[in-house]
Amino acid sequence: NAMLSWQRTAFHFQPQRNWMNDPNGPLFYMGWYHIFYQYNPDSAVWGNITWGHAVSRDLIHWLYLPIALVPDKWFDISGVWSGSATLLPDGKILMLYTGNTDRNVQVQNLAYPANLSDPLLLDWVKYANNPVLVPPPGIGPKDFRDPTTAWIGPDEKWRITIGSKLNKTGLSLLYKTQDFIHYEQSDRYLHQVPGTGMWECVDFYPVSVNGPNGLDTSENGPDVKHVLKASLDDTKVDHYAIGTYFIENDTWVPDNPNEDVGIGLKLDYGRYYASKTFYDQQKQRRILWGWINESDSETADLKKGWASLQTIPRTVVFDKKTRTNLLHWPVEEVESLRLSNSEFEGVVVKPGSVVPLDIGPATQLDIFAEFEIEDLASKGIGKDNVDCGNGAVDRSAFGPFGILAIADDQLSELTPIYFHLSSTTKDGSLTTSFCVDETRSSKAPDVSKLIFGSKAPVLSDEKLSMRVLVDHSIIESFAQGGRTVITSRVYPTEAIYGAARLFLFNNATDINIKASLKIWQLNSAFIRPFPFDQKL
Ligand code: DQQ
Repeated sequence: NAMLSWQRTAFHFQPQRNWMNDPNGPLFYMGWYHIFYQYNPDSAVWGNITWGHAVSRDLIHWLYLPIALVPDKWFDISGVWSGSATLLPDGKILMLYTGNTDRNVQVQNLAYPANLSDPLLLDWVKYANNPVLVPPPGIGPKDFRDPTTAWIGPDEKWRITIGSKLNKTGLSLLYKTQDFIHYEQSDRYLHQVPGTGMWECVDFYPVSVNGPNGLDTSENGPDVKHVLKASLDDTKVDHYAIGTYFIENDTWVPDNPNEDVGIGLKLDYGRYYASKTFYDQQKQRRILWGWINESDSETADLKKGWASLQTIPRTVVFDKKTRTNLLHWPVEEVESLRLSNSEFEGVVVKPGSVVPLDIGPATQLDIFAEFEIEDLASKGIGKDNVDCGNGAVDRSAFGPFGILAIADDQLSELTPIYFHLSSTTKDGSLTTSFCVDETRSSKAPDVSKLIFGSKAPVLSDEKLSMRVLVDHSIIESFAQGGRTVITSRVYPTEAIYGAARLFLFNNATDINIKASLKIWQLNSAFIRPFPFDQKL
């Protein structure tokens, strides 16, 4: 097992052992950030689902607490599934979660802290008359799950939405309540999109179109747009769209119907699912959690004794420049892990070359890189029409170029994170793809290795830029300030510990690249059991 211990990460949240999936009920309370998560206490594969629980002062260093909710009632005996927290104006906390019942019916249950003066929220009470909601007529008993955080309307009624489907149409049911015990179903869906299948872990929240801050879930008004996110069960992808919420009839309409939920933007183009945001009232920001599953085999997970991570929490804001997408960025607290840094200014990378970056160890890094293309204007119109399809070995006029992370000296293992420009239009305007190519990331046979990516919007006055967090077996990559995000799980066998290196590469045929980088070594975070017997 020691052989596999290097795969454990140094600053990403993961349980000490066994299986984790969706983040649940994140909230900030009395000085602590709380995260709950789908957790199997008995094994490194999915099953016996409980709510694991941990707290942090800064979203980076975590202390594990005892399990918060276990399946012990008929209304959740087959699993305490995903749910969300709502902070009421009077200071109370309510948790709504899906219970899988003794008959495998998905119902919604209410739970609340036994003692609100306990900042750790250790003990949870399940409402005695659970469930508070059962599948409505016409909705399948296995298609009714993952209640959102509630928001309140001008009629003083709270609203929640719950993911579902009808045939192949993914949809979001809307309920109103005053006491969180009795609910009336809206006669409209909040939204529905044909062909997208079951919607899991729906998230619904406001973003400010002009202001810098995140918004509390009940905020609305002329300066506000609403984000609707669904995790698509059929494809295991988190999709979102930005639009307008009409509280008069509790419906939501996307700004661009061609980029509706499930057929347009993805929150993250890599390995990422079942994400959820919460409003951090301490720092007036909205923070996004997301689950990263493994890409090795179940046998490997059982052998190593654990599976899955959560991403570094990300702040979410509306992109005020493009006005068509969100920006995701690692919370600023991750910068407290920064140790020494190395800077590189204007490193020229010629077509077909690889340039080593001498930075010492390369397993725990925060990389910020900018790329300029020398003399692009004189190159005329390229003929490529590329995306990430062929990976980093591809060679065309304007790409790919970028960095090679978690690589060994011989380049026998490497994970390219790169841009690829192409001009397909008659006027020669360029489109930019941002990609991660896992195909050569590991010599291990039983690992799924994919090429991920998407178009990244680049405005005419902008340089190409990427931020990359490297943590042993996970790489989180953010292009153009967080417009396009790709999370990868990689399992190198050679490029581990001191053998891991970082390189620049340029596989374009027609352009020189000039790269400037700032690279920080990152410390490990402490993530360990809460020291109940010590003073903090
Ligand atoms: N995971 C939970 C469900 C949810 C799914 C069960 C998404 O509540 O729909 O572990 O990963």
